[in-house]
Amino acid sequence: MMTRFSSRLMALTLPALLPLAAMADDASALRISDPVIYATPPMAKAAGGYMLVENTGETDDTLVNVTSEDVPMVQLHRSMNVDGVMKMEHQDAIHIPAGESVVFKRGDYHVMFIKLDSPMTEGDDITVTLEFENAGAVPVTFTVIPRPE
Ligand SMILES: [Cu+2]
Repeated sequence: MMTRFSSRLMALTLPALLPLAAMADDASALRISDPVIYATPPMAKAAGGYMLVENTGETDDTLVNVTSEDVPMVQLHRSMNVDGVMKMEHQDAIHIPAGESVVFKRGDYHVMFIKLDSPMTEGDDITVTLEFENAGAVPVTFTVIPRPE
């Protein structure tokens, strides 16, 4: 896994680290709470990640990308009800207004982990990098918890 993705990851990660260092104040304005993934059945190929993203600063920000060293593919999604059918839509950007928070939860915004090599097992930690337009790269560790009934 490391060798397969490391060169692409480096290319994505290194430029993102520079603005983070230069804008430490902005980065600290973003608070991520309760990042969790629900455990999946053995053959599952996808899982949803949920969290609360709070912008405590005075500048609007936008979540523009998500990556993980632990999962082959990660995307930003939103579930929505289209004529009575639940559908998921890929999101290029999720706006986080100053002084507000956005909830990632079932049936709404979520982080989608795709092409899983192995199931999400209770107790696993999945390392994720959220990339914000202003704050830069914000590392988050998602914990796998039992699937609610
Ligand atoms: Cu999804």
